[in-house]
Amino acid sequence: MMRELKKGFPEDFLWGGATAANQIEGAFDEDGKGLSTSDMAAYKDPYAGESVNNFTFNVNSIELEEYLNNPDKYLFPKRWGIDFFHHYKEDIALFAEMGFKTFRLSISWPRIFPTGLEEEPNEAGLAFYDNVFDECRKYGIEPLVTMSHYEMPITLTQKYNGWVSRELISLFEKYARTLFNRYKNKVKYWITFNEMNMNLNSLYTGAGVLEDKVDNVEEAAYQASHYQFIASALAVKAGHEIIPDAKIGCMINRIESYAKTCKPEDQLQALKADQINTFYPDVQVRGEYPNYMKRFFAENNINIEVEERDFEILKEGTVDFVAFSYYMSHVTEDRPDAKEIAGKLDSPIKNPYLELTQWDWPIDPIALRISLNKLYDRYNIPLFLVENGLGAKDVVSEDGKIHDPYRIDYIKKHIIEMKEAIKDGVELMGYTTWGCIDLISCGTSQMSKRYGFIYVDQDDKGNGSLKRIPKDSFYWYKEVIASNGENL
Ligand code: BGP
Repeated sequence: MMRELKKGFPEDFLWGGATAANQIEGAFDEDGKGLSTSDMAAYKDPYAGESVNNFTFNVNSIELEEYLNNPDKYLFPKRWGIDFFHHYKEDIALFAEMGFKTFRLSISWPRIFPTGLEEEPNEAGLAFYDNVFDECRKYGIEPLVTMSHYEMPITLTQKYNGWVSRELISLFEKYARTLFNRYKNKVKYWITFNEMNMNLNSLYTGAGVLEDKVDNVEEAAYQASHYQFIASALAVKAGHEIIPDAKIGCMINRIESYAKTCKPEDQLQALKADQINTFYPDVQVRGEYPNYMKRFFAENNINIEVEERDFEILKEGTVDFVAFSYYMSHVTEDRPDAKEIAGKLDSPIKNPYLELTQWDWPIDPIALRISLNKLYDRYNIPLFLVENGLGAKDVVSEDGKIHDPYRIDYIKKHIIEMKEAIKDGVELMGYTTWGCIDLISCGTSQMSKRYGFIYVDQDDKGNGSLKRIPKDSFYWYKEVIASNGENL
């Protein structure tokens, strides 16, 4: 019998929105929270000039010392976020008004273990998330929790240089067990680390590693990733023991790579770029390193420290679903520094067929359908699109409203391709748009790069009333959810 064709979104599809603690919470030193790596992200406005793709979210050891010694000299927008810490009831009520079935948020590790080293967790920090989850449950919103979204206690950077140290595995496992035990009746959907593959782009952001303190940044990135793989697998094992019906996923930043031409060498390069992207879920879904990576390590003289037991742990802690963010596609080609392309995700080649966002990110909904098909064919386990959206400079019009047809257009086109992928047979659990409420941008620490359905009155310097105003897209998305993706 042929399988019945799917016509659209399944009835239990998890529509919602996504955030991260360090980009929304604020209250960076309240209720016993320790300083986090993300609290050191200073506002630099990299997009003011021409160099729009110049990510500045790295911090080196000189900057870290400067920031720690002279905090008053700099603006650190991630320390204030949008003050979700004090506005969560109002914000969750707005998500409920849109009809959210799920809300993706992350827990701030240093809110639970201020330095990461304590034996006992910080009760006030745990209680905060209890309140947040209770508030979600009140409206029937299922929390989707990322355990480490681009942050960790800064003490672990100072003491161990972050994830290049094996010590972090047991500290993370303690943190993970604490969360599972505490929230076992409130949270069913978990993600261990956010966008693990971005370690290759910014080791500080993804793994708390000061790059100037390691001899070989590329090797350090794979070492840190290895320890995170083990920590993630141990967390998956613990989660399944403590919460039998838990669903725990891995997460990558999916970038669909096109070859610049049909020249076979360009096609081969696109395959390599794709392998670097799928390397992370390959390990976390299958529980073993793929052969192409073994060759890549050998040929590029990358030697990472591993222990025999690690490989058993990887097998024992495979994930239940593959979560990913999707913002753009890239174009790649064969060139002398091809190794660089394989190891990194940057792509300087412009795709003439695509329009760009105000931050020069190519807009490519069809690549989302391609990615969904490729990932599902590769893993055959459910997928979850946990980030996607348009960063734009919204303005409040004279009528006091925010008219954002460009955002509606962007999300609509991506939903259409998701639906096509579902018809292709892809199993997609849900869709959480990035920054469902305006928040501090990860890459730029800007407030003015807005993704939300809800406008937050605050500028890049932290001035503003923090008033929340639903945008036009708010009412549109509400109708999308109410019609289960039929009325676009
Ligand atoms: C992802 C991150 C998010 C996020 C988003 C948009 O990589 O997981 O934290 O912010 O990208 O990026 P940006 O804020 O730089 O526009």
